[in-house]
Amino acid sequence: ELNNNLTHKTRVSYHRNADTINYHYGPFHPMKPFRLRLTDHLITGYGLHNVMDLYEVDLEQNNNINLLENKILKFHSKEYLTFLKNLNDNSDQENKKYLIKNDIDDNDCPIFHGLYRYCLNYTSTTLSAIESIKQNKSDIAINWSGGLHHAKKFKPSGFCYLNDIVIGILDLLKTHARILYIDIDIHHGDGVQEAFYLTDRVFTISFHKYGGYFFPMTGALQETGVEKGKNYCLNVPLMDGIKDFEYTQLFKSIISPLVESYNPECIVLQCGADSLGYDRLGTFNLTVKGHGECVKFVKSLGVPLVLLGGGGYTPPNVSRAWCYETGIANDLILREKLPENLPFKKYYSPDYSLYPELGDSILTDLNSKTFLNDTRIRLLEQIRYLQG
Ligand code: ZLM
Ligand code: CA
Ligand code: ZN
Repeated sequence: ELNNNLTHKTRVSYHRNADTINYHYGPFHPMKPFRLRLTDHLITGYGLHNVMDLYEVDLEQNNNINLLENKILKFHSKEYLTFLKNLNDNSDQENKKYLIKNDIDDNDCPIFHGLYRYCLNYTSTTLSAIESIKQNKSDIAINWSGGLHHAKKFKPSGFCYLNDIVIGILDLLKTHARILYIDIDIHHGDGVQEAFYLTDRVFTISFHKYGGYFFPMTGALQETGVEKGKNYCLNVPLMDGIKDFEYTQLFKSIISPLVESYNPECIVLQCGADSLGYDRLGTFNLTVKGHGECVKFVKSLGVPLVLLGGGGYTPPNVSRAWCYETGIANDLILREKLPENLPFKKYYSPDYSLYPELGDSILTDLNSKTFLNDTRIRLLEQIRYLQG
């Protein structure tokens, strides 16, 4: 078999929606769609838009909202979708009733102006990326506005309203027999895990902080799937302060035998950037290079790949990571010095570097060598069950 990397350029498609970046969760809310604007400026500043296939997703132009809603309804309930859709017409009273009845935290998941359109935007952009993989038009398809892994069938959770990942994977299952989902957001990918907990056709693995009431408080090592899905789910619980070397070493030593055994036809990688050092909500110490090394490693496996965003609450760092990873997808190493006429350049002070060093004010690494070793040994044991 020919080696893709050496014989021809990796076919990368970049899926974006110009409207998504304009939405606001509220003045002090940590989730800022503005980070997508920074990301897009960096990517175009480095000229990456010239080497990828660009897909501008536009709800109006597609005029396929019915088709889109049908795909959403393969996961979410009709009642919940109707609630989201009618938010603008319904009275505040009725909305409050639904929120209370379904135990929804409206601080984490506020109802903001244009919420339904925002949800359709990021979901249709993920479906656009999935479609180019289904049609074998790309080797790697990217949607940085997607990756909202907490949303549940009946309700929003943790800043996520529609689960674009689950909706996308359900669509991909029409053409692909086995899909591997990898999640490097600092939070547990609970919504995706739960959706595919009973099936062997989607393997889910999440790396995350676990313990001390950290949201969403699931993702223990012991959660490994049930019924047909038994052993087709892995969790890698970690503690504060993990650094590049330890994280990437653990990542590679698990993903490598997992891909060997499961032999996925496609990989969906959620690249949540809240696992970077200095994140407003996160407590890990990954650098842009360490985070990107996970993407580089997954790319090197030569399996069709979908790259999605996710968390990330220090916007200039989020954009650095996702721009760097867009470069990796295209086999390009980007120069450290940021582009000259970059909009919002002051956000990147004082270093103006794509790869800033972590300073001294980082959290101590609480993951001891023995803890990480024990975790790895247990995970490798789980993977051995796959060979039957
Ligand atoms: N309170 N404002 C990650 C999702 C993490 C649940 C504790 C809400 C916040 C957080 C919201 C402005 C992904 C929890 C938090 C306050 C109950 C979480 C609004 C600050 C603010 O200042 C804030 C008024 C808000 C929310 C902090 N919420 C920090 N952590 C988590 C959800 C999503 O990255 O994985 C994927 C996109 N929620 O810890 C509480 C238990 C609600
Ligand atoms: Ca995760
Ligand atoms: Zn997160």
